[in-house]
Amino acid sequence: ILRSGYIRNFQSHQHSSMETISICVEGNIGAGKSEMLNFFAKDPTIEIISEHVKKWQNVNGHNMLDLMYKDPYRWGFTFQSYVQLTMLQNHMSKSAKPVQMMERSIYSAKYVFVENLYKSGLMPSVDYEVLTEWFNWATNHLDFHVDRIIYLRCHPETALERIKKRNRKEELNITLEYLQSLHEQQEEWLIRGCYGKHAEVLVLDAEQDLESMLEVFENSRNKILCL
Ligand code: DGT
Repeated sequence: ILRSGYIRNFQSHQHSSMETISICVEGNIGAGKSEMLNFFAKDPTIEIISEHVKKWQNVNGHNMLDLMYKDPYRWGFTFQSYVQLTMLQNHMSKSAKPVQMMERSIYSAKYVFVENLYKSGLMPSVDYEVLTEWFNWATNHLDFHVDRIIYLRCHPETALERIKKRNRKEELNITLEYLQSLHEQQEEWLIRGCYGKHAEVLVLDAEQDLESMLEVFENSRNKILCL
């Protein structure tokens, strides 16, 4: 039922896991991605993949996320190579359900975070080049596809307010400027298409409060799920 009416636009992604519709939820830090995944987690036909932050907070006892915020120049490469690995593991995981919805993707790791670290002088060019080669190789040779990207679009100011409210300890020093640069990278990627098109993008206005957002998810359910 979920697949009826679904038209695959991206014929280039001829992969063996074609049966599952793969959706990635994107947006700035604090945009509300987790809330969206929680909402769709109630649907038994959807597999949710959203444990990435927990993994980064404990790599066999090392809090990579914390190290990256404390000293991005020293730990940026280590962190991003781990992010790339965990995202690939998520993309490659096979689901028995018709829809798989995951938080972020290997694409945002590269086009938003790695590009931002490099552009802001926080990543040496040799680190950037090695990550880029890994990324290019993985996205060209590994067997995964993304059908749809949901972009939860909000102002950096809104994202900052939400980050402050949730008070995750690694994020205490996040600045508006940082969120503005990430926002700019997201716009380059998902609105202006500067990094090419990997999947159909659906933009949702994520400025609204949680209750209104839940209504948006309900009302846009078919569009979100590629029905
Ligand atoms: P939500 O539900 O929209 O509030 O999403 P968050 O903020 O729980 O999840 P996410 O993935 O936007 O961010 C989790 C933390 O990890 C946050 O401090 C930003 C950071 N982060 C996520 N991906 C990357 C990345 O590729 N590189 C860097 N440097 N940081 C990242």
